[in-house]
Amino acid sequence: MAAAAVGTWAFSLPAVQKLRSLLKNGVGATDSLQEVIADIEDSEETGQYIIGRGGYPNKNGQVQCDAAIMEGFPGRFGAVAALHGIGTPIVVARKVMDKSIHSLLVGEGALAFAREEGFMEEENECMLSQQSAEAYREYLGKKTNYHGHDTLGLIALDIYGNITVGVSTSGAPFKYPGRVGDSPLPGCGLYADCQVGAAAATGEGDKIMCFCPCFHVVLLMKQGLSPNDACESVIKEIINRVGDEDMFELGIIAMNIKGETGAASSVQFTYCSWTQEKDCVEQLIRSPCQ
Ligand code: SD4
Repeated sequence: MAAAAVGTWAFSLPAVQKLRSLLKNGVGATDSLQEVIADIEDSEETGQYIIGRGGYPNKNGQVQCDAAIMEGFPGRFGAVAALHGIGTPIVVARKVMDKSIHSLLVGEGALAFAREEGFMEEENECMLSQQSAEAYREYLGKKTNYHGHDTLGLIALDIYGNITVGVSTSGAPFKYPGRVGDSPLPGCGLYADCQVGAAAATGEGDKIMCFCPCFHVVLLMKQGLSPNDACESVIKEIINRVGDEDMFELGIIAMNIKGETGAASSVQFTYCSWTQEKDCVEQLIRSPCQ
């Protein structure tokens, strides 16, 4: 089988490049995704990545992250939300999928589970980067809302035909403590079906979660739509329902089980894609759907 990978935003380029080499070397979709996302979450590099360690804090200054992973096989899902003190939330989400009888753990419960699994809780200072600490100081000074993008959503198809989707985010910058976005919610921030394909979303999670867009995209791909057409159709339907004026930021990436990738968005959206057939990692731009 030909492998493939796709990721949200221009900043997913190095992640998709790394997925390319892992998948080509026969590493499974889930292990590849976990490795790539965890590397980025844990990186101390300031700048483009604001997931995991270095994420934007909530309004009290604490970094709280959401992360999830879903395999195409029914019931293979694990997620954590509003998790603090752990630099690699995606690895805890994977443990929830593999080791817990539950699917989604939040806040203190997620942290207790992580500790039981051998993770070391870190001080909040270790979770902030220079950049996120600076952004928080600015927020405290002005109390303005920050707009920006941080969610890394990735879909990987391995050479054995397994598809997995993973997402990691620090959510809405300076959010209310305990706020959970779309990212760790199945059907909303991500969805996968081994017979059809997978999708991941990014944007305003408080609105996105009301529309289950990722489940909808996979359903449309099941009915025969291409990944591009399925994403476009879902965005257009939401625009029709809420109206142009009230439309919010929503970008969706998708991949079908043949390894074809696509995306659509309500705003200008860059995503990164690699297919083994073409073997070139591309940055592609989608104009806003109307
Ligand atoms: C959230 N959907 O928590 C995420 C934020 C996001 O790029 O996608 N940012 O609402």
